[in-house]
Amino acid sequence: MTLISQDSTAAQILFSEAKRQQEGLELIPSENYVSPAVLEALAGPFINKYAEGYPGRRYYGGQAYTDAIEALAQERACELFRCEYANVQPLSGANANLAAYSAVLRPGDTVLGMDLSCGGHLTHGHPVTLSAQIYHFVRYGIADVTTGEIDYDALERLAQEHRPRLIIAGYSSYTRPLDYARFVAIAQQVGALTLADVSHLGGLIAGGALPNPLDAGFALLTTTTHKSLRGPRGAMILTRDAALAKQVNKAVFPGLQGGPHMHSIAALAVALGEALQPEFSDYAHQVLANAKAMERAFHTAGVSLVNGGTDNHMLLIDVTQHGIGLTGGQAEQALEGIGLTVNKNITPYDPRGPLDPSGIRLGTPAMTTRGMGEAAAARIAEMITLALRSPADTALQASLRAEVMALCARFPLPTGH
Ligand code: DSN
Repeated sequence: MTLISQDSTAAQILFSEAKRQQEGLELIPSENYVSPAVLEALAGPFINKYAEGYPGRRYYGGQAYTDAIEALAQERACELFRCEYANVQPLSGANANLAAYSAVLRPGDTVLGMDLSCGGHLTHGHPVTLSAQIYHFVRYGIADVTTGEIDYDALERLAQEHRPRLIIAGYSSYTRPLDYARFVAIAQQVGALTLADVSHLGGLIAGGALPNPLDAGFALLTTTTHKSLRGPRGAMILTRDAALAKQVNKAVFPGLQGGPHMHSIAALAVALGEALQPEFSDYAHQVLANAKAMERAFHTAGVSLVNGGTDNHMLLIDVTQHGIGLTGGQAEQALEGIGLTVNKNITPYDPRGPLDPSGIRLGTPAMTTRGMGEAAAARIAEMITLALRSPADTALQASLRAEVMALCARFPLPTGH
């Protein structure tokens, strides 16, 4: 029985979402479109299986194929990220970070993490999180809002003052490169461990378009699997250190989670297989080229980006400025009206709150998966500028909506929905 004949109410909602995705464009930098093969694996037989434990050491029977698929995902992850140990069970990025913390920290230990408003993540020590209740987070920020540069001297001073057990590098809305070697040097001075949360950059590192923090000596790397890596929702914890790998495995299961989501791990194995192909490296480089094309188009239109530009797949715009004069929430809504999905986002040291901040955040992984190149990226930036500068011009908005729909029809989703 198909979904439509069994449950037309749910089927209609799924159909509407598929149509929304096809006829509009996801510009949220943490989103992407999976391949038909990934989708097939995700909806496959592993959805029915419990598999507490790890390959070769499970607490339930019937594991011949769960072991095989999880080992395949681990091997592929290790090959892509040039490491020896991969835990592929974290259910998502926040769980992966919490597991990594509990693997190496005791309650009350001090951690240095990046401030949320400067581009860090909630799980890097924001007071509303459970981690912030368990550990003592000290947060660093950027020194210069025009370049986005981190003040590494200040970071070093903070490290010496607070003697953290762990230093985190990584971000969810930061557009400039990180000096991974400098982080490692600072950590070594104070005897801290290093964790790179590359949730946003996983696919770009796997595709060889950005450096791998493990190569600079980072002890632990966490990444989600559904952003630039283009897999199912989930996350991984990677390391080259056998002792840390053991601690991580214990922390994920039984420390934090129960049965792994084997259907996601199966789909992850497929996605990692795709990421090992040469075309994926082309994809990763094109993601960056498209972001640069958008940056140039915005600058031409007089819209300068937060941090002065981008060196990855993300772009941040302060929409209260540049002849726009909207809040982040208003800008998000205006763009949704023409079929472009973005997210409102705080800007460094934002005077506004996170529910209606000063900025919007854009990204190129999803558009690049659809096959769009630099010309399309530049035109999208122009359309965004036009739409945001004249949100009340209904004729303009209608013509931009038609143009976005035509563009999306030329570049269908890989799953053909
Ligand atoms: N929600 C993810 C993002 O959009 O960056 C991180 O939590």
